[in-house]
Amino acid sequence: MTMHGGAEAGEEIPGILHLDMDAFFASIEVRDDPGLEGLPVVVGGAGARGVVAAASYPARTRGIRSAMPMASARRLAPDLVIVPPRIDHYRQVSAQVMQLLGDVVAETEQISVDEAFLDVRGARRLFGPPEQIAQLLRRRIREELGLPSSVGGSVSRAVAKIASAQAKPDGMLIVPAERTAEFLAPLSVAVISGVGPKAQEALARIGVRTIGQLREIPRSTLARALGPRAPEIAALADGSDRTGLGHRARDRSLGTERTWDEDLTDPDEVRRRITTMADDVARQLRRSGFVARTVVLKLRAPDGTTLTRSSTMDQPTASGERLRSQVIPLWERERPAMPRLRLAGVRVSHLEPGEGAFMQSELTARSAGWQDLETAMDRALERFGSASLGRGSTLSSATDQARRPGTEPGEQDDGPARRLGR
Ligand code: TTP
Ligand code: MG
Ligand code: MG
Repeated sequence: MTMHGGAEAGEEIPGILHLDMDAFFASIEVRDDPGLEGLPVVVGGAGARGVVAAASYPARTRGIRSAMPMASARRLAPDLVIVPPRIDHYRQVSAQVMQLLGDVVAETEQISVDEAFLDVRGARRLFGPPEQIAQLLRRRIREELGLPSSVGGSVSRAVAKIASAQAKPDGMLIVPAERTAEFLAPLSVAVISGVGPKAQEALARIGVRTIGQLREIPRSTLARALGPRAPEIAALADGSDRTGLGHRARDRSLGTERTWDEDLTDPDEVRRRITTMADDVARQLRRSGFVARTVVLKLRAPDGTTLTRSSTMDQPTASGERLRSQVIPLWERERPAMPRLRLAGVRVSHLEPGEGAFMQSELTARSAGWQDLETAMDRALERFGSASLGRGSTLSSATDQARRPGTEPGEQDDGPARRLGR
């Protein structure tokens, strides 16, 4: 159905869009070498320890996913085409995509190398309803950059991101406000960003596998299973979340802390552990695509005395090195007063959307030789392994519904578009 011409007065516009490029690195390689069209193409390290960074959709129908060891990918597709990464090239194309989005929509928030949130509620007059803006963006990216992308739309950024994943590949899915809970109900809780393997396990133990089931759980039970993020996730599940652009980052902090069975007194040991925690927090930041301005150190003595000290930097960062250089002096200062420790923690706050997700910081920041790239991808595998796999399988089942037969790349066609009907 078309919404062109205007919504009813007071109708909530699902104007938070999430645009994500399809099989980004792999699609760029296929565009640049049309002979690869339709083949199982992956970008990644071909060596013994190589990992798949990106897999074309033909590769995905063979079960190949991002972060999978290249050896496994080869087993799944003996005719696999492995293209070595050209990170600088991908970064340039990423900048072109972001520029195009910014040309059309004033309110954009890039969250990784190939995706951004857009708030198009104000662009209605100029460009029409969200569906139309989404199709315009997808068409322009296709025509001007030769690449496929997908868009999800909702009243909430979290739901928009889930919808774009459901729309893939080369599709669009806009979820009207009043259909949100119904759209989410059959989906696995794994599609919620922030519900990782551990949370999934905790939910499975109380019999919750789908978002619909999650909705039925009393809040107190949910709080026990999910901890402090329970209210946020409950709001998402019942369709009442209205988080838009930017909000998330500002409210957020992340960190890690550890309690030891025995008091820690050796300064070298403490320094080593705080360093590890700082690196850990930096990795979490890069993974979620944020940079932080403030770093907080927490210390607890055996008698329970707890103190926190913080330091705010001029420039926000996602570098372990920089967090360390802030947090170690904080500890050195408190050391005389607190020579024995029971607990230490490192936390960052005042988060801002970063230049991109881990991709940019871990793969592209260095003028990557092969070795570096593979090491970085191995680390990506450690961190992203099961989550990427789970998400990937959701995508391939959406493929059949979303693909419209006979649409060739480059055809003047907006591609499949779905709007949940009323
Ligand atoms: P994604 O958007 O997660 O994946 P994608 O664009 O390849 O596929 P989809 O259609 O599902 O969106 O990541 C964007 C790019 O980031 C991807 O093309 C390659 C890179 N990347 C890695 O290098 N390692 C990883 O583990 C992941 C997930 C992505
Ligand atoms: Mg993508
Ligand atoms: Mg992405």
